[in-house]
Amino acid sequence: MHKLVWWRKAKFGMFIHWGIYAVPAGMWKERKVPGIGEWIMHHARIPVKEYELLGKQFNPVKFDGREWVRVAKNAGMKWIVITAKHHDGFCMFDTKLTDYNIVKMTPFKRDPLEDLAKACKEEGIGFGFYYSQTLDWHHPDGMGNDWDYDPNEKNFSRYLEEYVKPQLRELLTSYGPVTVLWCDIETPTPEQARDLREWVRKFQPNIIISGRIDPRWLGGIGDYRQMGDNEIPPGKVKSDWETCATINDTWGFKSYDHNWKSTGVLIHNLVDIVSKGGNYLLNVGPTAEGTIPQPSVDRLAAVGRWLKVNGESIYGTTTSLFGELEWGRCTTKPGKLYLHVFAWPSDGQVRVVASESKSERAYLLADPKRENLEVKSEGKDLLIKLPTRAPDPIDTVVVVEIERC
Ligand code: FHN
Repeated sequence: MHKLVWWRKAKFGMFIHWGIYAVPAGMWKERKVPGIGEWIMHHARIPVKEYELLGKQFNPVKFDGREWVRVAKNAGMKWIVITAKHHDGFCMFDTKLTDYNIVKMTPFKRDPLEDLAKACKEEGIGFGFYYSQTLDWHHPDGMGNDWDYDPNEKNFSRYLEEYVKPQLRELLTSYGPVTVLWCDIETPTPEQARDLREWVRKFQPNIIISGRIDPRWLGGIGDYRQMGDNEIPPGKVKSDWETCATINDTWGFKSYDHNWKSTGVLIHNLVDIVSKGGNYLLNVGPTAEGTIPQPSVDRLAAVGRWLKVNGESIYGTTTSLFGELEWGRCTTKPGKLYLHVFAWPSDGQVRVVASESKSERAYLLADPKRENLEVKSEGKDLLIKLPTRAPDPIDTVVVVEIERC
């Protein structure tokens, strides 16, 4: 079976940005540092020796891997991707390659990836990890830190061979099956990217590798294409693709970022992405205590409630012939159109171009009795008569059963 089969059906996953940047949570020396939380070391040019001390303060005593996986599952998410190592280089897993890791350096002394991998297995959720293979502001040979290290003295090939590869081996051999390796900020050359990919496949032949492993990440050797952060394309995209996105404005926790997207926006984004053939990897940024911020938990639970009723119109669907529609979006399965009505039409009906298809039956997905809605043909169009008021103010799904003429 093709390794992307489950991923193509799964549609909705959880991204987790968690690291010692959650300790300063966007503040450095009593000042707010602008930008995304996990970039604080870079934006405030914090010297390695000073930044390292955050490890001593990182004690996420409230961390509960099972609970996090439950939050994901309850939201209708099918896999998680957690930052094993972000650009600050801090390792959120037990590694022999450096003591700059959660087990050796923090009072917590435990490997949270172990708990998460176990919980994912128990709950039937895919386990994946993010690994910053290019930027590493802590390692003298990693890229990106020019405030502690002289860029001319860096040996990036040595970093790949002697640090990245052995760490990936650890990650790929210690936690059971890993569904996704999420590389970020492309590896400098296509040859290095290819070599890394072969290395990864040796340990986990079925792993899905994200497009950003490759400098040509729009058409390179990754298994799927990644849009820019928070980017949703205007129309259908031919290849397999994903949008990763934030719920507020940061990936890693920032104590004062309260710009939470509404549940409505999150559901619309999910539907929009799925209607164009993509997957949605939605981020949470847990605190230094180890909890997912409540506004994220609440919104994810609400998306999950919507999916419990309307999941049939999301999971396992494919794109329709229609792009963005005036009133919403459309997803399909063989013999069915799912009309996602975001804006309830004032004339009480939705119109779709049926071309060569005919339909005699339509109903609301949320209606347990599946009562028929009136369907009329008008030339090549189908007109479906709707109830006067939108049953779901965010997205009411109308199922239209179609037959090819
Ligand atoms: O620089 C990172 C950023 O911190 C975050 O991890 C996002 C998620 O896609 N990726 C990078 C920028 O594209």
